[in-house]
Amino acid sequence: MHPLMTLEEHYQASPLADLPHNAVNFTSFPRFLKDKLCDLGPQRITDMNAGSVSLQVISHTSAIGNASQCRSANEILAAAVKDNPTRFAGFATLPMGEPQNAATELEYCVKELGFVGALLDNHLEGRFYDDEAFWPSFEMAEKLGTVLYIHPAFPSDDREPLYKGNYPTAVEDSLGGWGFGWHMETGLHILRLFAAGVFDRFPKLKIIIGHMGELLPFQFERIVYFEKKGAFGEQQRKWMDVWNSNIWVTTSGMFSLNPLACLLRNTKIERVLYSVDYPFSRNEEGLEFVAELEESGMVSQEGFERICWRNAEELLG
Ligand code: GRE
Ligand code: ZN
Repeated sequence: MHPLMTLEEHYQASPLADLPHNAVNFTSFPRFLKDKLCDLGPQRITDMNAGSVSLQVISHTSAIGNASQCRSANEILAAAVKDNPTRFAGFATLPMGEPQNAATELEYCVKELGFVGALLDNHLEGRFYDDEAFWPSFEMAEKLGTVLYIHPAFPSDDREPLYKGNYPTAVEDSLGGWGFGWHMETGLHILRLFAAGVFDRFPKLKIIIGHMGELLPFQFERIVYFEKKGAFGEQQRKWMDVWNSNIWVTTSGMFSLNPLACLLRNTKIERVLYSVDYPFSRNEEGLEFVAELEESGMVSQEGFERICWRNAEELLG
């Protein structure tokens, strides 16, 4: 079977599982999910083998909090990577509420722990990272040549009304979460970074987003049309230039050819990377999708290999 590399694969640092500000309410997860999240050993590797995943880049399931808590989580992950260096790699979690410490933690994790980048929650209590206060991490990532993966997060308190309506609370949760809001807000975030000139200031910044591009590829027609009319302010670099040189996209949590077709019609294949979103999605489901992709003839054999692992290897070294 083909070797696969995956980049949006999560763990939970067990000693930190009960922190109140652990943004995802971990305690509400079903037992099997908690067990899989906390496992950084045999169970994870068994599940990887079942989905032909040779290497997982592992990240904390959600932002944690202050610098010392992030450091503990990063050390726990680093120990697991050290135990299984051929199967695991690490993305750091950063204390984004302490912007200078976040940059320092990124540097520490890349230089001392051998991590291949960091994964950030989509916002910090409703603040997106177009706010210049957060830019030290962008500056550091660019300096190190490493990647930042921006991952969806549940809406902040002030945005909850957007998802409340004439339906049960559970529907509000999913509308704001995996049912739509997560993806909408992450796509919005990338456009906000663009409009704020982040990619003019940090022209070599490397950002990864998941879920086949967080709705953006479907909207390029309008984005480019209205960009010409000044919709995003005065940027030196154009949107499609930024998309083609600063952004990489994973297939995380989406296992169908239709969104991939839209993505590939708008995006160079060198920028598209397979991922699962373990343990929230199953590696076996991913493997079925990979087989369907190969069967479909939608991409060349070289393109197929690029999506499966080669692009990840090139991007993350
Ligand atoms: C995910 O990454 O897909 C995810 C989380 C937290 C809760 C649910 C979920 O990170 O699907
Ligand atoms: Zn995820």
